[in-house]
Amino acid sequence: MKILQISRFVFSLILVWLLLVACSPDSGQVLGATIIPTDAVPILQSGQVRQWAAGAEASTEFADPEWAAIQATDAPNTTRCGDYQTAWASAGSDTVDTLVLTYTLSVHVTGINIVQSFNPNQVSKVELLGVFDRPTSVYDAQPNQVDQPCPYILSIPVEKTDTQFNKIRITVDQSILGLGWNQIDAVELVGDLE
Ligand SMILES: [Ca+2]
Repeated sequence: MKILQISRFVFSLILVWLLLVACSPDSGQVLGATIIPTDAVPILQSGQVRQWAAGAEASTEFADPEWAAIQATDAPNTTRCGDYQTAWASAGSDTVDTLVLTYTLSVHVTGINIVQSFNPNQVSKVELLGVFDRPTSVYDAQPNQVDQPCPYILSIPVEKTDTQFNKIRITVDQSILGLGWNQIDAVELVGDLE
């Protein structure tokens, strides 16, 4: 009987410890729900969320970590126009390539801002990726050369989506204008929580 009581006491201690760990701010989890670091994603009083990409993958990368897909995450950090390693570049300079970006919060999308730091604008397609990466196209255009300003921000207004998204895919078609790499420094997803 005493052993049973001790076992129960130890079990209770473990349970309390698990609860404390689960609720600590550094754990990233609260009983299965992800804690969002509120300082990372500013939410305006209107409920609008503006966020820079938290993760990125590309069909090809010129190098890694320089010019890798990950260089398109976070806020813009390529202050001048040119061939800088702080932006994503594909392996080839005259190819069609894709860049997929993920965001901390899922939102009803109202806009996308693509900051291009070299040879804009060769973005030919932008899609929201839903469940099982099912795409919804929000931009489809022929590449068009933009000399100024550079860095250039391609702002794509989106009619507020019914469902929430936290993933987008950008296609660059560098085979048409003959400009060379179209480098992407950062991509902002704008949307509403509700
Ligand atoms: Ca960057």
